[in-house]
Amino acid sequence: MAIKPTGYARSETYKEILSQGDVWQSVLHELKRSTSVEQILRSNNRKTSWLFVGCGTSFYLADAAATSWTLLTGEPARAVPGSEILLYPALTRSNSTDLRAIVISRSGRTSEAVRAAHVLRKKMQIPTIGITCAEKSELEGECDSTLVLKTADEKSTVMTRSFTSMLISLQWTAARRAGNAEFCNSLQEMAIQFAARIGSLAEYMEAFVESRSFEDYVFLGQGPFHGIAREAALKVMEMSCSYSQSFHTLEFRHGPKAIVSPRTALTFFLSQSGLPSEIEVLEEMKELGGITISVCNVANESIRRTSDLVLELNLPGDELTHLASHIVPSQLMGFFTGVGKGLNPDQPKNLTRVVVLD
Ligand code: F1P
Repeated sequence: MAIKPTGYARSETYKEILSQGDVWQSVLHELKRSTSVEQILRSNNRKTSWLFVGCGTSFYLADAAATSWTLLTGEPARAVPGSEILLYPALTRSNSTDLRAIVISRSGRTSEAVRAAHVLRKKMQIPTIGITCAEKSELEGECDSTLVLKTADEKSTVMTRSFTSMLISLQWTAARRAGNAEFCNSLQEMAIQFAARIGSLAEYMEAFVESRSFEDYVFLGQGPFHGIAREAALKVMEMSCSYSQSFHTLEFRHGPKAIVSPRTALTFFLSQSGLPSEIEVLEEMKELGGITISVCNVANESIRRTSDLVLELNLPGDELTHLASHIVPSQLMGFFTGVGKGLNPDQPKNLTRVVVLD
């Protein structure tokens, strides 16, 4: 059943998107008391390498978490979908003396994630930690220890605050492992300030989506922002049934730019680390006639000149603390585009909240 363009405020998905700043603060409080985090932090030597595993949104979360983990701890980390552990287990092996796995699943019931945890722990003897928003889940039964974020759970089929909250939790844990208390405090401050900004972000995105329609949606990000770009593309697909893709920003020049037209919405997740190079791509796509959306922490003159919409987050701390907040504009874009098409983002087409296999 479609949502009337005026009635969306009652939507569970919409309310959960807007709840994120506040929920992040409660999650950060929960983490301080978590014994599972202490388990993750226990280490026998620094040569640990990490495997982050998930499915769907939880796989893109694994991507953003793995890059954050390496940037914060210096330890090698990579993301793998649950299905690869099951179908290509040999790809999981590494010559690290201490390989550990973190399996991510909002529901804790996704068959591929639960079976992957079983294979990692029982068949490969790899210490396996679960992170989920559901209590007493099947995943918990397959892991050495499990971090359960109850406050981040949601009614919505598509993952929004569960994605950002679990990502922030893994960043917080990585910073603790690296003894980086300043990063942990900046996450708290970021959550407080973002809670005050999310309302205006929603207004800007709603007005932008109402005033335009697109054939193609492209999301671009480098480093940890690439995982965010992948999740952004999925959010617009899930909530608005639109054609949506993601790329590393500079990779977009190597062929994909062939699709650029005035009917293409290009969202740039602009990092501080790669800004000059990323702005060159932004300028080039604007010249090709694309409609450009820039999500950044602080905008400069060239970003303003070459963007049709600038979403400036103005958050304190290091760019990595802003990572989770960068996905919210795309959650809103997916939501308002779906509502604009007469769809109901609370009941996304063809989707179930959990993929359970026989
Ligand atoms: C993973 C997931 C979601 C997707 C849909 C189906 O769930 O793929 O990402 O949006 O809801 O399930 P989970 O393993 O994180 O519960």
